Amino acid sequence: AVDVGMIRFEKGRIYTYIGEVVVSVNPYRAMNIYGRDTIEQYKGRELYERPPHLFAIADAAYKAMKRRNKDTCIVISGESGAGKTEASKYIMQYIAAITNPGQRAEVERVKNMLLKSNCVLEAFGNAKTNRNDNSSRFGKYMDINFDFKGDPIGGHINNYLLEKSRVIFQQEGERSFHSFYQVCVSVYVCVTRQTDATISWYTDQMAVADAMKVIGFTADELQTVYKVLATILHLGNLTFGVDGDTTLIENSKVVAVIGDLLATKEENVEKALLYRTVATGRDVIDKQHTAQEASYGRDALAKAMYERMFCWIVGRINDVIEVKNYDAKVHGKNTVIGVLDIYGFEIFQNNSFEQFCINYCNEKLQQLFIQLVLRQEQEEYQREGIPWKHIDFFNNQIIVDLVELQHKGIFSVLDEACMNVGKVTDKVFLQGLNSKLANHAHYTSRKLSPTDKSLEFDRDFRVRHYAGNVVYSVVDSTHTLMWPEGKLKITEVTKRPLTAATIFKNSMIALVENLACKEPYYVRCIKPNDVKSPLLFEHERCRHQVEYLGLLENVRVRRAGFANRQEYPRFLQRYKMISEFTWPNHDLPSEKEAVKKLLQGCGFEQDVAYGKTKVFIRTPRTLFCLEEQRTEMVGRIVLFLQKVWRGTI
Ligand code: AD9
Ligand code: MG
Repeated sequence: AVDVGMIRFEKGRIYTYIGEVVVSVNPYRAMNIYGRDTIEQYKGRELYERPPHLFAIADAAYKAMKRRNKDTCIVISGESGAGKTEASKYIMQYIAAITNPGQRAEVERVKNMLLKSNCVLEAFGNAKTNRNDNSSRFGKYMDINFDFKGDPIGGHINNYLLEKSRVIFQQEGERSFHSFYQVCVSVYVCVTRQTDATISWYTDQMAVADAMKVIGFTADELQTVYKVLATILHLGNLTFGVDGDTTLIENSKVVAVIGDLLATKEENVEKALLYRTVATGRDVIDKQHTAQEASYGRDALAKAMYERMFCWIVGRINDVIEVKNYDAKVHGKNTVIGVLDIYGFEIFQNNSFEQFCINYCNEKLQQLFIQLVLRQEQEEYQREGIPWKHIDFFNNQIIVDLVELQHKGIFSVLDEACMNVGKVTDKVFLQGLNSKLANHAHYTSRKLSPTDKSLEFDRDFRVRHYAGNVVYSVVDSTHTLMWPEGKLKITEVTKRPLTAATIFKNSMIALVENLACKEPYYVRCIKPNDVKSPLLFEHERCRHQVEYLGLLENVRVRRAGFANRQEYPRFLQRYKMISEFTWPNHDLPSEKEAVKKLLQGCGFEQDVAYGKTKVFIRTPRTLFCLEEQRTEMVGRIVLFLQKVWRGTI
């Protein structure tokens, strides 16, 4: 499979199918395959009629939605830099291009908003990393809603776990979110009237501001966004010191600037940064931070402000794109295509809570993939009584359980630790994991494997993920995670807010439930090398990705199986006109018998199998032949009817 991939990559054929899964290899160069002419080639075609392409899968999802009234989703996965976000944008562009033939103004407005939202979200949610110059630092699921005509009438965006730590810290060679550079350069350009050196950030900023205005952000709201960005930048300049017993801010001029930006008094800013409010019994008192605590607080504030602003921006976009006043009686069923562009599996030098969440998310999606594509396929053959050789694949449910199981899972242990912050330290948290998970095949730590020097005592644990081993550090796990949602009154401190871990877990469970009730289409993105080269296909690297994306099992299941299956009545309905035995009616005892007779008559007997309720077709060619014959017959019938109508027969 990997060799074939290499040959295709070298020829510039970046897309390949496994069944209905599109495998895409990042070409790292501009490809002339997304233009109007290509769109026309794929529009309304069946999957196998044209060379593999993203557009074909987009079209298949669209057709299923439009013809069969199904909600569908397109799940795009792969590691950082593999091309997920680019793929999701091409898919949206394709859908925009093939819809609204009647050029209805309202539909055009919606399409424009949906496309413009990408630019805004990328400015605030993407950053340069060592793996990708435009890396999405959040997960994104977007629903596009369609009316009965198949035209987009709205949408909704869900965002998942923004990597907010980037606001205060970036690895060597990486950057913070694009938005900060854009706003800084804009100020610089305004002040100096110099545009040359920094032109790209400046034009980006103009484009983002323009997109925000189109979406409906007011001038005031834009100002607020800039002020928040500026506040965060200034917070980063604050330093703390001590004078005797007193903690103080060393650069008070910065405090004045922040006060100005937030339209509050300097002393409020100071108090917020230097004190925390604690409830003791009935009293509420202010307790002074140490300099160390104050700088933690400053960072937490910066991160929280950025995250909340990001969520607010997503919310504002949703306000505008969400379907309003949809009346099913008038418009018919409102169907949906969901597009998921979510972070791929990550293994860094130093992995913490965020990587843990990201990798858990990938376990969940892999589990869904297994259930939908692999297991369902096998189970269907069994149910239908089609002879089937069982194919083994690794079922990662055990790892999903390791993370999310009530009382026993890693998240549960973490939640418990967070309930007792102060008393429970990171070290105690790790001990908790060790005692609960000592016998778990996918969990270990230095205490459980004393000879393993790659694990540090009291700091690390290792999870054997389906995609590989990852060592996580527990340092800071127990205090950076509790961020109360919503407004919390200080006197109600005993009411515990949900922890970040629980919020994330719940959002993942909801996501998977939502995907599971839709008809899924998969795009699996592969990153050919680590140096962004259009020429290099690193064999071993690709082999690893093919393996952990479950593609080998996928190929095996497909090879052993059937490309297409249809229930007898549906099949008969579609193809009955191509056989004298079934057109216009058949006199056979059942629809199954009729389908048999039809296929025998056409000479396709060798390529099909008959299940209890469905006919299974092994190769796509047979399906094309059937389609071709159908199209021809439909043409003839129409001609015939026209003649009858005109009275010439
Ligand atoms: V991350 O998990 O958000 O860090 P992605 O989203 O998988 O990652 P992205 O789509 O951003 O990767 O692609 C990375 C870069 O590869 C892009 O900025 C392009 O320069 C390049 N790329 C990806 N897909 C294509 C393509 N179809 N044609 C040309 C591409 N270049
Ligand atoms: Mg991305």
